[in-house]
Amino acid sequence: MIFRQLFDSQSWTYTYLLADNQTRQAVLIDTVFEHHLRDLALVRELNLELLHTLDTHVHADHVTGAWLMSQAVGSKIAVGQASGVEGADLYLAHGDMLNVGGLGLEVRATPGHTAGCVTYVLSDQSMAFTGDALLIRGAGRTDFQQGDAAQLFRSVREQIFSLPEPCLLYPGHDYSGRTATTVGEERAHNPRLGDGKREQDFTGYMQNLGLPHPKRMDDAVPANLQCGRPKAGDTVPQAPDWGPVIRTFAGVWEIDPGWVHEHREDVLLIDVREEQELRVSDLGLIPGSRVVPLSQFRERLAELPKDRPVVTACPAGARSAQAALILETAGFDRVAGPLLFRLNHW
Ligand SMILES: N[C@@H](CCC(=O)N[C@@H](CS)C(=O)NCC(=O)O)C(=O)O
Ligand SMILES: [Fe+2]
Repeated sequence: MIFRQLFDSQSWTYTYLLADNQTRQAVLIDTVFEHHLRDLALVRELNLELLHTLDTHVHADHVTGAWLMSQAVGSKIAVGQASGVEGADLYLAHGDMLNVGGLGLEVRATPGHTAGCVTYVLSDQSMAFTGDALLIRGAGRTDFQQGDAAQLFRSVREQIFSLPEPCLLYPGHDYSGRTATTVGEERAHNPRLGDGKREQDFTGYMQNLGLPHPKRMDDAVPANLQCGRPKAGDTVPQAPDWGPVIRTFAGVWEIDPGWVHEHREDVLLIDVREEQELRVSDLGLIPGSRVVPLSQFRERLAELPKDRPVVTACPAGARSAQAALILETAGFDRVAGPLLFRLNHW
């Protein structure tokens, strides 16, 4: 199985990628709108077919990237049946099984943080994705979105703590850098919900959390009820449209060299190799390019025009990626690199 845990530092949200090694079929659990291009890059670089985005619940603190992903790769949007979400492709009921290549994910209704919360359990019960029903040594708050502490207590006890003790639990958030836990660990050490705690202990604890509402609640909840579909005027994370530019998981804008060759009159192509390297290189100069060695790049930025897209090139694509980042930081808004310099394109 392929498994990745991704993080959003604004809302402390975890996104999970799960994929079957053989078929390359995949799902993303709890994607974040602003990380759409990062998650898309990972799916593409790992050569996966994204079947579904799954949300554990209607988030109050960030907007889901489900709709953006469905537009980009045709993934189906899946949410819990009681979520109240409009426009999803699949409404999951307690006991439903999702097949992802050879992997199975069982849906368990775990209401209490919100009325529509679900937990996704891997069919061999080795891992579960609890959303905000169970957090590490904690639990999701229950003071809005039809939250109900007594119901959450029962959901966790009956649907999560009934899993085998070694089952790894992956939460929707953690606010202090912890990444995973297990059923056994939480039963032993969760101060609100662990073994020996009674329902009234838990409800008393939850009624007195005294947390301010999430900062983004007023925009996040309505957007999530529409699967994260942007409204007119929203800033949408998307690749620039001046050429076939894609964002890599490394965070670099990459462009197709063939396109650059065809459009060499319209872009400024910069060869970032050092001068002594050019003298001994058997690759020769790239026709139509301007040479600005990476070692001089920062000092010579003022020479570069901003009226055209800039594409940086070098033989291995590493230094040109750094040059592209320098340009972006300096306010050049149409930049791509690395362009792997292959003579057969010229
Ligand atoms: N300060 C955060 C609050 C986030 C928050 O309330 N998170 C919910 C999950 S959506 C929660 O249950 N938090 C539990 C806690 O903070 O203990 C924000 O403004 O976004
Ligand atoms: Fe939440």
